[in-house]
This record gives sequence, C-alpha cells and structure tokens, in this order.
Amino acid sequence: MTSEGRIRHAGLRRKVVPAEEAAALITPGSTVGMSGFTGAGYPKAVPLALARRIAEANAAGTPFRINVWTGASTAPELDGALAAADGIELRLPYQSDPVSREKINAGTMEYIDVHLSHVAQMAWEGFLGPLDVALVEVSAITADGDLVPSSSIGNNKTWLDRADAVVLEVNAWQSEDLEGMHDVYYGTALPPDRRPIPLTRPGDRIGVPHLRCPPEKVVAVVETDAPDRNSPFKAPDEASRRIAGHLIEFLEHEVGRGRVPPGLLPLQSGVGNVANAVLAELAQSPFEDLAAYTEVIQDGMLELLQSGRMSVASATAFSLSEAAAAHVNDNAADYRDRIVLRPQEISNHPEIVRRLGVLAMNGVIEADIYGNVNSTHLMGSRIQNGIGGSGDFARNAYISFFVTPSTAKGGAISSIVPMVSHVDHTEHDVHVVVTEQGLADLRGLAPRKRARLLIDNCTHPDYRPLLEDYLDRALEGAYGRHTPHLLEEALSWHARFVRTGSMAPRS
Ligand code: 0RQ
Repeated sequence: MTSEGRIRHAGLRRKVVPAEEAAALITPGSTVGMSGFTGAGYPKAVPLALARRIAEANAAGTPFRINVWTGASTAPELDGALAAADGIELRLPYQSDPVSREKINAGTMEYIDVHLSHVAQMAWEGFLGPLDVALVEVSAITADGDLVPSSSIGNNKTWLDRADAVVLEVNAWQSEDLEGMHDVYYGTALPPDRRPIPLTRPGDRIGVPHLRCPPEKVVAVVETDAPDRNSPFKAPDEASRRIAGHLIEFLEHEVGRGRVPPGLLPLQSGVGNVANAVLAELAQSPFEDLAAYTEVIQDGMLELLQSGRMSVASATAFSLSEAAAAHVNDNAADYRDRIVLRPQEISNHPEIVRRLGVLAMNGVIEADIYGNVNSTHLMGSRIQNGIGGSGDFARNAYISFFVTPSTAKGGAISSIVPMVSHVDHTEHDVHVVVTEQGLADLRGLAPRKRARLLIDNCTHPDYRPLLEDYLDRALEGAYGRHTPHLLEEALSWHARFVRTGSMAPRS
C-alpha cells in the first residue's frame, strides 16, 4: 500500500506538509513530547528539520533551545541531531546518545533521569510544566482518525492527551501488520481516582489497539519512509556466556527447590549485550512455555518466540538488530497474537510487576560489597545512560538479578567495589548479582555475609584480595559493625582511577 493509503482520515490527509513546515511550528523554549523508545518508533524527519533550523538560529546569535521528553532513548536523527545543534535545554527520561552524553557531562545540557514508569504520572501531575507539542510517529491513521502506533508506544498516549498541538509522522517503513499488536490502556488516573489495573497474565489485553487524538488537535502530518535505528548485537562473548550459564543454573536450582514454577515466571531483560546473551542462552535451556513482561523485545527474545519456547511477550517497544527488524516487518501478522506492546506506564508498572512475580535481569556499572548497585554513573559523576526501567522492575521483582562482567576497561576497573560511587538500586532491591566469575544469592543474608559472598563469588581474582583486605580492616576499624566501612577509603578506588587510569594500586 502507498503511504497515502496509510492516512485514511480525509481531514488529516489535508494536513500533510513537508517536514520543514511542521518543524517551523515548534518555537524556541517549547517543550516537545516525542515518541521513541530504545531506537524504535521515534520521529525521523521533523527533528532533523528542526535541528537544521535551530543550528541556523544559534549561528545567527538568536538562541533556540527546546525541552525534549521521550519514552526512552531514540537515535542520531533525533537526540544526536538536536544535541549537536545545541538545541536541547532539558532532556528526560532515559537516553543513550553519545553527543547528548557529552553535552550532559560537560554541564551544557540538563538531564532528568527518572523511572520510566513515572514519566506519564509526572506529566499529569503538572510540576514539569506544560507540554506544547506532541511529535509522534505512527504506522497509519484510520478512517476515524485513530492512530495505529508503530514499533514503540512509550509515553505517546500521554503526550497526545497532554499536548496543546500534535504533529504526526506516518512512517511507511513500519509494517502495516503491526495494527492489532498494541494494547493502549486508557484507565489510568491520578489519585484518589485510581483503580486496580486489570492485568493478571502477561498476554492480557485490557485496552484498545489504537491511540486516540482529536483530529482538530493535529496541526501537521508528515510522511516518512525510514527505518528505525536498529543496532547490531555483538555475538555473546565468553564472559556473557558464562554469566548466562550461572544464571540458568541458578534458575534450574530454584525450580528444583520448588521456589519458582517449571515454566519460570515472566522474564524482564534489560538492554545491552549481556542481557541479550542471557536470552540466547535460555534458548538452549530446558525451560519451556516461557513468558516475558518486559519493556523491550530484543533479538534474543524474538528467537525464544520463534522457537516456540516463549509463548507470549509484553513490552512497550522493540529493540532489534537490522536483520531481526526486517524479520518482524515481514512477519508482524504472525507475531500479533504473541507480542503485546503497551504504554510504558503499564509495561513497567510496579503494581503489575509485583503481581506477576517478574524475574528481572538488568545490567550494572558497579555493585558494592553490600549489594548496592550503580547503573548510571561513571566515577560518581559522569552519566552513562540512565536508570531506565531497571528500578521499576528491580524494586518490585520476585527475584531481581543484576548482571555484569567483573571488570571494565580491560581490567582497569573492578565492577565490584567497596562502596558504589552513585546509588540507583539499594541493597534492599538487589537479590542476586552475577558476573562471569560466579553468582551471589544475597537473599536472606545480613550485610557482612553478603559482602563475603560477593567478594568470593563475583569479584575478579585481581581485585579479590584487595576487597578481602578492605573488609577485614573495616570489620576492625569501622564506626559500626553492621555494614562496616572505612569512610576515608570507601571511594578511594574511584579516586585512584580518576588519578591514574586504574583502580588497581601500582605494585
Ligand atoms: O563502555 O562502550 O565505552 O566500552 O559501560 O558496558 O559491559 O558493554 O554492558 O551494554 O550491558 O551496559 C549498566 C550501562 C551496562 C546498561 C549498563 C562501560 C563499558 C562500556 C557498557 P564502552 P557493557 P551493557 C531496561 C533496563 C541502566 C538502564 C537499565 C544500562 C559501557 O545496562 O544503561 O538497566 N543500564 N535499563 O566499558 C566505567 C564501570 C563500567 C563502565 C561498564 N564500572 N566503570 N565504565 N562500563 N561498567 C532498558 C531500558 O531502560 C530502556
């Protein structure tokens, strides 16, 4: 079908304009709610046209910056282009763009890193200020003016409801067979009017397949035909395979003890290569009839669905390699009953994560000997990506796993440190830590026992004696013996790295 055939509402067909014309509707100082989640379903044309306009204005000495709200990370055509033009005053929530990262860490772009399930609620509460424009990619517009979402939903429902004006991008690259895959729940409210969310199984459909938007709110429609940012996954390396092996052995053990059912519980898997490797390894495992209640569907999860080992996956977005995206585009109709894409306030909702008993697996930058986890900051001050949905899931999971290689930067950094330099997940939300060295099940253990286990099972041999020595001396000299720390030394590993380029002391 031609792209005209995707805009089936006559009134909205009349609003089709070039990207430049739509971009001209966005004024300096505006707040724009954009679609996009982990490189899927973001607007492809208007942000680029806007970035060109902003660059020209900034070069002419008439400063032009906007606030950008999204679902999660987007792509070079959105975050990258706007950041490069110095066009972003404030960005929220999760991002992973290298240009934005540089600006944020240079202190020239503001970034608010919040739990992904909280964003919609915050927008409704109002303290973030008004939302001027919603700029949302869809795969089609029905004859009634309903919007067929594309490869992510993210915060689109909230942006469309809250914004004063709406700009739509209709992307002909997205499969038309996505129609019917989405489940948009319109039953959320602010307290005291909240009701239980009636979702008790990962595949339940509790809403409608389309996004709603009064056609008179739409100020422009732009046609595009460009692919999502599909990044290749690295083939799992030895460390990732070993992490996956430890984790699967642990799950087998839990099933054997009757603590987890044979088909496991709904899985959540974070972004990144390690998370993808765990999913790839699950495809070789004895587990059958798996389900996922997660936020992104990556290649590994698609393989589980393809092989029939996983029966259903609920998420808010795809995050696929180019080959896997092409496969989904060709076979969306086959996946429509087994994949449900929801708004991120539902895919990540703490109420549902707790009810379903999700097994959550997320990456870390570093963990400390007591099990506190830092997912976001390098050396306590430099943002890597953001907390994303990891906190939504970790706090409420049945078992919360954190996975990481035991070292980073060729061994110059230990991922297990005396004290984390920034805390995203406290010791109370971290159940199991897994590195290629081994697995530490911290559940039911008091702090000193947790520390011994993390040092013995998860720490790289190059750093193990140093941590043992730290703990021994802390047990002797700390102010208290419950969670013993040497305050003057607790962050010395980070300070040494900043000073010398390595956490290891020179011998
Ligand atoms: O940097 O690419 O420059 O070499 O961090 O590290 O080991 O490739 O691991 O891709 O799984 O990412 C925590 C960042 C891990 C990710 C994090 C450096 C390392 C490398 C990536 P280089 P790896 P991964 C749901 C869940 C938060 C959000 C989340 C993340 C780069 O998992 O962003 O969980 N999580 N969302 O060298 C310095 C350390 C380091 C370090 C790693 N200790 N010190 N650098 N790196 N450890 C999904 C969403 O929410 C959307």
